[in-house]
Amino acid sequence: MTSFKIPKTHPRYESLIKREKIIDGFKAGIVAHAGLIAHGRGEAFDYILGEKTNEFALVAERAAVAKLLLSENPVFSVNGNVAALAADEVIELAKRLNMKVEANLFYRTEERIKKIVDLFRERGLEILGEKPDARIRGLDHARALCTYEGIYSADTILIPLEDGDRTKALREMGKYVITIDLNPMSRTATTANITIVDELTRALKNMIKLADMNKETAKETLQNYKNNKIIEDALSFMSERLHELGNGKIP
Ligand code: PTJ
Repeated sequence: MTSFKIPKTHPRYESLIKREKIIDGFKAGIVAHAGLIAHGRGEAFDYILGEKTNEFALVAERAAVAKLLLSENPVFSVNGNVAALAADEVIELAKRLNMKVEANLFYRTEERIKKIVDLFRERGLEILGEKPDARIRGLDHARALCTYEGIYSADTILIPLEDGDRTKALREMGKYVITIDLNPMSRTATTANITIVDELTRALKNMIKLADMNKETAKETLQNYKNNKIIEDALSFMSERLHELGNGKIP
């Protein structure tokens, strides 16, 4: 962990700890250069969201757990930022929901894949991704590389924290995609089946608490879920919050 000491009394303690995890992950060769930028982008959106789980996020988190519980071969796709920020929460949720975990990187290097696989192995979980033997159709970059056992044959894939064209490509292959993304306007957020507009670690902790849902409740939860409404609610919340702050309601 970092040598920089953050006092627990600091008003933005949680956020600063996450920032340090990303920096440490970068120094350890797990986070890509661009991962630092991606994290800053997320922080800015989280600031607007009030750095808390809002109702629209909780509704999506419940639907996500429901779908994962009802899936045959659910897979958790992890990148460098996800590994650095929340490896323990990924492991816990994957165990609770019987998910495989696969490393899939945009800025893929074999060295970084190995470090991510090793990080999970040291914590007791074997993950996929080191030896890809399949490709996601329609993608020209390294994110296309995947394993047949994992992402390629998955029915549902949880993809936190990415923007780009993979979600669209996976949906065209008939997959159900769930994302966790602080930016409700990202390509991934707008093309996923379920969009959780929340910070990664907070979302995973909430999902772990919801994981003892039974299958009947899961079916009902999914029947009533409308993802467009969730994205609209997230955007309305953000614009109303900015409007209120602009009208002198700065706390
Ligand atoms: O490890 P690699 O090589 O696969 O690369 C990973 C990154 C994240 C660098 C790569 O996927 C990337 O460039 O992502 P983007 O396009 O910056 O998208 C990241 C999205 O995640 C943005 O919409 C951010 O707002 C959002 N985000 C950042 N941090 C968090 C987050 N969402 C939830 N929780 C976070 N902690």
